[in-house]
Amino acid sequence: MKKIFAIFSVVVFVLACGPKHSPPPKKPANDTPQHNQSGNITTQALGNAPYFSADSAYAMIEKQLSFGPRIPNTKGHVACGDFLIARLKQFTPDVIVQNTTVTAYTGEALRIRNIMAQFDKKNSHRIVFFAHWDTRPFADRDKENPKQPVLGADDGGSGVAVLLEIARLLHLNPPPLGVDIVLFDGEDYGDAGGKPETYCLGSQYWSRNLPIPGYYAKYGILLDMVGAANARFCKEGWSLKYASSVVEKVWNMAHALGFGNYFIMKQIDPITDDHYFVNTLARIPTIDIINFDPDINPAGFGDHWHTRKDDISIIDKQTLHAVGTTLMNIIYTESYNL
Ligand code: AHN
Ligand code: ZN
Repeated sequence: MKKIFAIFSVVVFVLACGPKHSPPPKKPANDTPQHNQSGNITTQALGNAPYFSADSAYAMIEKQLSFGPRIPNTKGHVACGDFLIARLKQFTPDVIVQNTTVTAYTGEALRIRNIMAQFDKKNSHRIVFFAHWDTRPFADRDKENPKQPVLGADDGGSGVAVLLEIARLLHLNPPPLGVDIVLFDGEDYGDAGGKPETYCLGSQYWSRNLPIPGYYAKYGILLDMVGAANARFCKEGWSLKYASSVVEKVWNMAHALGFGNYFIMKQIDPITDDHYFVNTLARIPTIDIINFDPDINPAGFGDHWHTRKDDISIIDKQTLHAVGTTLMNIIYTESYNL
């Protein structure tokens, strides 16, 4: 009996203490093979990237739409800006708001805010992501309601939403390089028949007045209209002129992950978007991921572009997934290469 009790005690002791001394080995994050859209196995040696939630990004588009159109000098615009600042502050203490007034081509004075969130701000090895958070004041490509505002689920909302989801993931799983997220204001108040510089007023101001003296990043990536079903991202002219190696890196990454149906291996003419001013004024090599394919749609952009159709119904989580997953793998392979 004594013997049995002794054995029993030892077993209890071992069971009680064992796990504390020898915890089960933790599985490395890249241990599980991942299946991509084409069914190929990709190991996370590709990037070790935390999982991008398209559901979370989608919810962030819905949240932006809940403020109504985000047109400078309106209540909805101010409320959405306040929300974006508060949301980014959940993930980093280093949020810089650049407040200014710019003059639109209409002569109106627009009160705008560029919002910049820094992750690991002391790190000298950095990359930066951009999107615009304002929406166009008129749906001038809409045949029925050209004077009504654009709702901007895709045009504005989608890029911001992808970056807010990336911000959440950077907070949960800090990479060993610095990342900045800049949300430009005043992008879409431009003159459709006029000069391209009438657009991108926030990015022009930011690029001429960097909120951090001497700010530099190795490269930048702009997201513009990255949420529509069957989006097609081609290699855009200014991106190739100023940052061709970044274009190749991103498109190759997308293909390796099985997103070749979105990232098309085709060159298109330059589009003067926020990245043009970041390249030429701030001199940060920056590409544009923008839904534009002249061979599919003569206008280039999707049918919903600058119409009342740019609402939540044109958003597809698969597109958000493709863009978000590609960018997460860019960030975390960049880390891997340090
Ligand atoms: C021009 O139409 C000159 N540039 C496209 C910029 C833009 C508007 N991106 C979204 N909306
Ligand atoms: Zn637009």
